Amino acid sequence: MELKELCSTVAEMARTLGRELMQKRAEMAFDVMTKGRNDFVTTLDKYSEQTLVQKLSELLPEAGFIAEEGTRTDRADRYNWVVDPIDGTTNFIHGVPPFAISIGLLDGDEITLGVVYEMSRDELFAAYKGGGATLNGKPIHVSTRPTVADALITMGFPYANFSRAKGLLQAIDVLMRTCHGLRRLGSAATDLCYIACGRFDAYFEYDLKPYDVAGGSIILTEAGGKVSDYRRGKDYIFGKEMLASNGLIHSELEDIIDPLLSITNS
Ligand code: 2AM
Ligand code: CA
Repeated sequence: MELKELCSTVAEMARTLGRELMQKRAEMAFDVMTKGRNDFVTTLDKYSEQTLVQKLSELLPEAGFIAEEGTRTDRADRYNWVVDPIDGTTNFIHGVPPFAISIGLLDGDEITLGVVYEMSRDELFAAYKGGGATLNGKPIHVSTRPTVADALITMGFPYANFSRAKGLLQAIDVLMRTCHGLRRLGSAATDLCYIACGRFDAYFEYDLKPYDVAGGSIILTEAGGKVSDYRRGKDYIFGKEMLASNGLIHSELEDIIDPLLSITNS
């Protein structure tokens, strides 16, 4: 199957499943379990992942999986689906938007396709390598805001690993005095898509998992944005930290984040 066709098939799959999850949420048809410190999972995360794993393996039988709830853990040599069945589970539980289904396809070590369906606003973001990025079928592009002073920046607070919290608080101190504003949405996949369509201008967070960022990262780069780790490198899928932007403010933000986020708590 062509990448373009695969992308639209996966996108429709995510939209159908997401609408079903919204219906079940409205009926409060789910239970909540605790995975770790401030780390929750619901029966609908598991249902969503099982549905996705089944349908995605029918689409591409040779592919392996990296999936948050561990429905399948086998890795293949070439293709691997990277699946977050609900990104923003804490929001989902509390009924606060946003929360999204996030799917990426790794070809070797490169993401070639991404789909993020943000359920609470019925927004479907999709991209494949070389094909541009879309929101509900229409092409999207990053903002042209040129400096950190013009930027609305989204970020993540740590919820379990506080090893770099001190440096992060210093970065917040600098940024809240310089930029248009700071936001914390609680869904990394949505953060990346909101930069892709020009709502936000940048995002940074540490202690991320591959499934938080795989789908959104190609949506952002195909929309003209830039992603890196904090140290100007490319290890943003497995490297547990990400700096993402419209491209124009990337190095200005790197200069602020890099020295402060390398500080660990004593
Ligand atoms: P998740 O809902 O799939 O676990 C970045 O904030 C990421 O951290 C989110 O995309 C979210 O993905 C994850 N996360 C896990 N627990 C969290 C919590 N208690 N608060 C915020 N984010 C959390
Ligand atoms: Ca999740």
